Amino acid sequence: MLLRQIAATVLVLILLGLSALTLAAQSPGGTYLPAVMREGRVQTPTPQLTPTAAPTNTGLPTSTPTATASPSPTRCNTSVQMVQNPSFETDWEPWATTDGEVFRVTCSMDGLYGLGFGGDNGEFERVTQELSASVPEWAETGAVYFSWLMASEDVTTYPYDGFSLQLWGKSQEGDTNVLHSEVYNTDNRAAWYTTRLAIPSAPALRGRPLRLALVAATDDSYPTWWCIDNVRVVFACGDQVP
Ligand SMILES: [Ca+2]
Ligand SMILES: [Ca+2]
Repeated sequence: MLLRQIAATVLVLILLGLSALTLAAQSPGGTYLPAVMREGRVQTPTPQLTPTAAPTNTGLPTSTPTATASPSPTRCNTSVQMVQNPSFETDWEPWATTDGEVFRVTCSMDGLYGLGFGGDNGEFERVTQELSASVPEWAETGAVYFSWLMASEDVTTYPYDGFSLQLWGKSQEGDTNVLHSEVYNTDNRAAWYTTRLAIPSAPALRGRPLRLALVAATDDSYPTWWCIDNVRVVFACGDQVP
């Protein structure tokens, strides 16, 4: 009898366990889904994300080739000196005296000759050169040079006498002064010096013709004399900076 009761109890327990497992596998709505199908439904949203990311990559190659191609063909790296007969060694041409009397003298920074300005009281002298070529279209920087030697009987404290180099941009509306550099009786004497002046905004002068003027003026007492040589106007681009 005891064995039968034990066997019946075990049978009841097995039946109760099976019914509990069946209830646990059912969804709340009552429909039962196998584990494999549930896994399949979970995985379906992830593939939809990959196509949306792909079009953003296609835009990148179109921008990178244009950035690498543009700098190499337009590279500019040269310079030009625009003044003819800059050291006054081949007579006067194409310089011209437009005021006063200026002498080509054996006083020079380079070669044998330079131009002598002043030397007397009450003088006004001017020598000019129309530069034969216009400012090149590739000009990015520019500078003017000239060498000078000065002797003076005037004071060293006040600028009574002066020499000036002037660069003019020519146009139909009228010439405009690009720069001027002056040497007064107050500056250093009895030795050669070379002045360099950077041309402001050289690209704005592209295509324009230029005129160079060397001008000296002395007052009524204690004269000053200047020897001028090696006058240059240089334009450059790229790594070349005059
Ligand atoms: Ca010379
Ligand atoms: Ca003077």
